[in-house]
Amino acid sequence: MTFRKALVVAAVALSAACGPKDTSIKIAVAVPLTGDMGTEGQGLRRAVELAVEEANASGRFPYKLVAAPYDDRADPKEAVNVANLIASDPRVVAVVGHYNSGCAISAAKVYARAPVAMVSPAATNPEVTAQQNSADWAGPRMVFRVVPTDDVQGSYAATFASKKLGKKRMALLHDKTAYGQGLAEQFKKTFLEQGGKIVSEDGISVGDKDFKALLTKIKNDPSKAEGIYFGGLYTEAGLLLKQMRELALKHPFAFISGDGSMTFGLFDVAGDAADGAYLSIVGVPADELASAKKFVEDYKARFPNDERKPFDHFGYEAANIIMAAMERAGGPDRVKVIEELRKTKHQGVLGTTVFDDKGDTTSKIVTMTRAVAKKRAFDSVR
Ligand code: ABU
Repeated sequence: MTFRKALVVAAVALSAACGPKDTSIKIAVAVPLTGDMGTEGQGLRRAVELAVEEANASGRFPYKLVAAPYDDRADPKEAVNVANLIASDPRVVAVVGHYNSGCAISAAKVYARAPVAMVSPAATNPEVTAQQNSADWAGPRMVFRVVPTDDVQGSYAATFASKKLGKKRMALLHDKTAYGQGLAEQFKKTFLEQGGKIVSEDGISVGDKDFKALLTKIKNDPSKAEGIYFGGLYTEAGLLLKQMRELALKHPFAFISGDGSMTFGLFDVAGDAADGAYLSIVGVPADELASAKKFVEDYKARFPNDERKPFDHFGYEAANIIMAAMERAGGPDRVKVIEELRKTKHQGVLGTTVFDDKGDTTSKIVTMTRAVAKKRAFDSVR
């Protein structure tokens, strides 16, 4: 390298190091970006990116916004690490997250101390917001979510099993997580209230692969379960379905699960064995919402090679609700944004979103779907 060239290289390096300070404002996207649940988190990251890009292009804000992704790996302990990183970065104005209820419950305590608002697009366990009523809650109420909770979802599924499918005896399974166990318990509560019987209850662990012994026990039990309700996520749901079919546990024997199982990864794990499974989803699928038509088209145009995931429209809405609060707050002030979020009356892809005193959406809609393997789709059940 000539002396002159070396001088140029040094000057460029120096200007990069001392260059203009990055003054962009961040909306954190705290979700699983790797591991099995990474598929869902990556979808949410894309949805928030889309919302932020649209806001930047509109010129609504006198500063640049960025969607800043953080990987909680669907692990509540890692979610606390991520929350500490986010809370200590003054450029983060609010958080879209977390996907998993266990992560959201743990991380929210960190955000409360900052305080920084968390708007969950997917975590459905009631405790995510209810914990703000506990005596030891250290901070203001700053948790919000745009999805209905599992007390609604579990009850809906139990009523569906009882009234629509006419089931009287169900076996209960869950993955022992805050989400899976909570959802299964709510199913049980309503199913019993409606005169049904829970003939067995078992816990599995996230990551388990072989359910043959458990399924054989359910199949041979003299109390004759007419189906399984599973509270858990799509990987275990897919393996359960595959092994159920191998043991000839098929229609009219029902498999019912919730929104943690209702995603396209179910087809990757279970293949044709997913066919006929009933999966509930909180809210309404984006494809069926007239108010989400533009979002669906814009997402496809922006990410033509990526499959849109079932919670992506909730992620997009959470980001837009945060940005609307920033606008009303007159700037990216964390505390003022929390105050404005409480006053939300947002007209967007989900229709009108209003938060109750706990920070939960007042919408209580749940949709039941049925998996159709050859279409890789979930058809809504009317
Ligand atoms: N509600 C679907 C995501 C799983 C969870 O809430 O933990």
